[in-house]
Amino acid sequence: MEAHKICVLGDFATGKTSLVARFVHDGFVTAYQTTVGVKVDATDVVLADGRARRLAIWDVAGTGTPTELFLRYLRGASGYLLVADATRADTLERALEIRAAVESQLPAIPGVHLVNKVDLEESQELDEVRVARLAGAGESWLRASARTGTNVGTAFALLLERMERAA
Ligand code: G3D
Ligand code: MG
Repeated sequence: MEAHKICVLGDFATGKTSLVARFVHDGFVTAYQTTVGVKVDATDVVLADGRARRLAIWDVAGTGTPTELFLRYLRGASGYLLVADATRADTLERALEIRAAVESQLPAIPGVHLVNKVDLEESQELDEVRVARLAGAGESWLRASARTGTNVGTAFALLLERMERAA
């Protein structure tokens, strides 16, 4: 089976590990260890046309600062998810820095952008207007929640579709 590496990137505590858990196990664990180093989950998926793919999902721990070590994790990746936290606007700025670093390193790989934790309605700092102001109009950021599962499958499906198109 064809295998692909996906990296999940974003600032500390934006919900990267939770999003992977939701996608791979369809669960939400309430007591996480902070990810140390890198955690790799493998999962098999079937594409819309019936072909199977094995995914190695790299959940990269980080402060959000794209260090040299961090960039080394990207090697061999076919795509990435970039995660911001809807309750902390600064995580979007951090995500944009990370994306700039990724693009300078691996200009051709597709990515999908997520604003996670949209379930925390009372503490939103990143509505669509704010996202457009910070990231630029016309940018697409999916609004997601690892807690409720909103748009998590959609995000991975969109990424896979873009990866297949780029391959
Ligand atoms: P990280 O892997 O990006 O560092 P985690 O982030 O997945 O460890 O999540 C950080 C914290 O945010 C965790 O809470 C987790 O439960 C919470 N979280 C992640 N995604 C969501 C979401 O979509 N909605 C809500 N409400 N919370 C979320 P703790 O309390 O363990 O720090
Ligand atoms: Mg983590």
